[in-house]
Amino acid sequence: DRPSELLDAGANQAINQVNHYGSFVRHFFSLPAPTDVISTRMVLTTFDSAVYLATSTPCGPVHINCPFREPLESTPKEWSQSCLKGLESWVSSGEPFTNYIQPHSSFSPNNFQSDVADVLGIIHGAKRGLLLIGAVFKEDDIWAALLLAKHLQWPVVADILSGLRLRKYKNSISKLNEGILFVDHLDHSLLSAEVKDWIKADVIVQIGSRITSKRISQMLEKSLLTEPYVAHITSEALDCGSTMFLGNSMPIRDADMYGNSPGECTHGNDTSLISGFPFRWIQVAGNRGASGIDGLLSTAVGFSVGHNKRVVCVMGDVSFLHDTNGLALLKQRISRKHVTVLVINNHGGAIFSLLPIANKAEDKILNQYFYTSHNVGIHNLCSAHGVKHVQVQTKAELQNALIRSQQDEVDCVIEVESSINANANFHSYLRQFACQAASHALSTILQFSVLDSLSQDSMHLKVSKLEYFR
Ligand SMILES: Cc1ncc(C[n+]2csc(CCOP(=O)(O)OP(=O)(O)O)c2C)c(N)n1
Repeated sequence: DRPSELLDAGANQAINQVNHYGSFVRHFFSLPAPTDVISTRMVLTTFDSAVYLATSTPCGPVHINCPFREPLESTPKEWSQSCLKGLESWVSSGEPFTNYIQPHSSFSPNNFQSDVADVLGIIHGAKRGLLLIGAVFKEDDIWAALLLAKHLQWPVVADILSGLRLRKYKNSISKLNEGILFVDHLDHSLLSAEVKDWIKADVIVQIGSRITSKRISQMLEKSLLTEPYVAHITSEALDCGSTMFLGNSMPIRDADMYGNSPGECTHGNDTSLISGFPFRWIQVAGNRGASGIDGLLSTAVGFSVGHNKRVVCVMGDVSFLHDTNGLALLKQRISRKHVTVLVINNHGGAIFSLLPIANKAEDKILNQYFYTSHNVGIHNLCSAHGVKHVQVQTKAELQNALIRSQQDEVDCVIEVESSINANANFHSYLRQFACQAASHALSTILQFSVLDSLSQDSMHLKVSKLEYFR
């Protein structure tokens, strides 16, 4: 490139190359034109960071723009040696000048093994598994995917870019004996509402990159609506004019573990902001007492009257069924703001699936005496009381329902479809991953001695984000 003073000035070979590749590159940096005024260390660090960004996840091309005052000029010039200061130890080290810590490279083999063990645990626990094979380009990877498919004996959905959709058989008998159940046209089968309802995989393993079919991707999205996600998204969706009421059993625990509240307070009349704190809090209530699951809906309605704020209430299906009279209270709309009731319907008391008893008792005993599994139509109860009911199965549907319930200003029950087994598996997976991530984050931070410096009160640093890719 040419330096900026030569751009738009009719100079030869001068075009605007700044951000030439836009968002297609992982990183862009425009160096200054060569000069001995700038330290060589800056140039080395620029290259080291570009290499780091190009090779860490997600890896890809980077663009370093190098403008020259005189292109292809090689006349020797006098240079001040001062720009080379501080390079002595680097020249002999054979190492990059600036090193970046790759979080993944420091995962020990033990952690790797426990990762694999987690995945195996989930696969073994699957009752209705599904194997999706996305774009796979290396022959070895295709072989590995096929061996896994044969071993698992799960239905296999092969994307057109997987190399396995277009299969040529030796003869018609070999097709019968392939030992793998390929489901080749799932995309169009998902047009049928019955098929969509029927395909309820509890574990989906995806190999390779993104699936071409939008309908299959939506099906994946749907299976990703987990109870921890509900806690996360519901707390995020609360605005400053709302309060929250949390039911006992899993809703209050999930909100405590996965509740999240980024974003800005857009609601008017911010008394707490005026009082000098840079944030505004959101009142959250629960009936902790003896952790009863009774009377929760009625309490939430009372809470909304007392607060005169919109209440978002989250409870399990058994709790909801325990207090159907609360629907009658909801219907008598005395002077109060509207209430949004999220019922997590996993068709029973999911909390018991997280207790040791779940690994000991037979399914029949668990369902009957612990989970008290049921198939009561929550929509029928709502319609009997004339209360608006919305059922959601995907993340997008949940987000839309939360936005609508806020805008419409009417009482509404949002029923979130879930399942006890999928919830237990996901919780166990999250726990193990959180444990690893926390230990790893601490060891990464300790490498910088941030905590030591903080305790000595000599330095104030804040680590704003550590990201983990899985
Ligand atoms: C009045 C009352 N009866 C029984 C219990 C015991 N109990 C604790 S949690 C629970 C199941 C709750 O199920 P649900 O509301 O669907 O929530 P989930 O466990 O699925 O999160 C039961 C029956 C209780 N806490 N209170």
